Amino acid sequence: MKNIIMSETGIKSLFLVSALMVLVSLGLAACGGGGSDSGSAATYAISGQVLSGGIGLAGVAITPSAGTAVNTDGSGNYTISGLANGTYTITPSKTGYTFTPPSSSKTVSSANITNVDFTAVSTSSVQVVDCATAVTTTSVTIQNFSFSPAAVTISVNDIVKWTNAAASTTHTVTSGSSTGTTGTPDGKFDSGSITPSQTYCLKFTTSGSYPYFCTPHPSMIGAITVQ
Ligand SMILES: [Cu+2]
Repeated sequence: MKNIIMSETGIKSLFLVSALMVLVSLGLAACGGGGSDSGSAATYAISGQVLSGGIGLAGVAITPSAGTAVNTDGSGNYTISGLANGTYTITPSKTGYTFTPPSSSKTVSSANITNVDFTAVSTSSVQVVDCATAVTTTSVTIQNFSFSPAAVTISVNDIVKWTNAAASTTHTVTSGSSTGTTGTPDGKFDSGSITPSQTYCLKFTTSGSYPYFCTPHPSMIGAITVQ
């Protein structure tokens, strides 16, 4: 019985010694790491906004010459973070748009850089513009399940403003043809939901005929003729 107790004590002592040696080793390793508490190099951010027709443009790829590319958010804003001191060329891109300036060179010097902004211009024949600032040439009222006037003739670069004057019905301005019961979008423009008292503005930069309808009410048909 005594022998067994003795041997158990011996094993416990061995474990204790082993544990201590491990701890000492760990301590030495930590010391050997040297400078691990000096922190990583400071980094900074470049941020800005992309506007198209006065409206923030989402989904623009913003690519720095070094670092990770980001996309603009729903308001057209972007932030590229994690940049060390240095000079970076920032380039925006999105299919169907050209940008001014095409790129921007910025030097990060121990501070964030803000307001690196770009203006986007759609290369398509129809562009959404901000009704609040656009100089509107023609107005179309949406009321009683119709566009009024339904047929509009304008000049190149004119801006048409739609206003939903309905009391409670949401409508759309969707390009394409409609049989009166079925609408077929052609992808040139689509307002999405225009709620009562909301507006929608389009600039037409290429001559032609642009038929449109209301998605939930295909009996609502209109057309813009650009001369
Ligand atoms: Cu409608």
